[in-house]
Amino acid sequence: MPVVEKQDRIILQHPNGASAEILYYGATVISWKVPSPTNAEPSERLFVSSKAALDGSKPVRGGIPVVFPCFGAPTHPDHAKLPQHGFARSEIWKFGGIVMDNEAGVSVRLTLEPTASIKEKYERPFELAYVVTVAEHQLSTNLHVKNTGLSTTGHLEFQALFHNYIRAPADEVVITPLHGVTYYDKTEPTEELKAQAKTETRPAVDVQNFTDFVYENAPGKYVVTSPTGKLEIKTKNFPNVVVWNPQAEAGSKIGDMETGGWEKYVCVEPGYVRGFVSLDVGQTWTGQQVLTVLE
Ligand code: TA6
Repeated sequence: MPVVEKQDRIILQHPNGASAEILYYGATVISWKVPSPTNAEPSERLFVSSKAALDGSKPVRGGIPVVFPCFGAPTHPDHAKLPQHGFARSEIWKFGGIVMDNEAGVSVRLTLEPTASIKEKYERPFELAYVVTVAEHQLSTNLHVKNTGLSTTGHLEFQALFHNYIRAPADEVVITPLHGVTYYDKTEPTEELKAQAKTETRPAVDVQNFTDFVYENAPGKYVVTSPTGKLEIKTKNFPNVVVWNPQAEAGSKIGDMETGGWEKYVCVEPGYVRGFVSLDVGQTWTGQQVLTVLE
């Protein structure tokens, strides 16, 4: 039974013991357990706050929230009525069937189309399909965005991001390779300073201080290394990556963040978040990430 459908979630089980749990709410992956090449016992690779709401009352604090059609506070006129990070992570997605179910992997599709709730705040025509695959040492997530408008409705303009909460000791984890990459620092106190382009000078990025950096023209392939493991993230069509950890002062102000939760994760978030993808009628865009456990 590698795919188990429950009332609020789907559970994917790989023959080698790897597994993933996906809430229909937000299509949020809330668990990914996977053996490593050096340890056959599957271990949890994502962080979910013990204070996270898993009942659909608010976006999940942890796992892999899907951010669409806007990242952060909306800046596009089409998104003016939307909450931070858009609506995809707080809508109920539908089960769209099993894509693959064999020794190579277990894969399911979830879909989201304009519901009455969405239409109240977002008028553009779209179809989303989200394909999640568990393989022996990998988890992949693919977001397919289609402009289903008629010739008169024009381009669909959006941002998209996978808000990965990677489980790791925040005081020891590092992300490579970002040396020399341009970034914008959202922790700066003024909008003017936030808008200033900086260049990453560190060979390995740590999050020992409050970090909220948006990297531009990012390499698309990252390694997240800590004493508890090494994870590779390979992406397609995501020119940006966000690295975020609030640390204690900001983290303690987040209502659904467990005490000390900020010590247990780093967010490494592949996205298209500077500017907008622009899709003509009938076109489809796909953003992909493949997370591979190296250790
Ligand atoms: O991706 C980093 C970020 O944009 C941070 O600025 C912080 O707001 C984080 O997302 C969490 O946002 P949320 O809306 O989930 O509380």
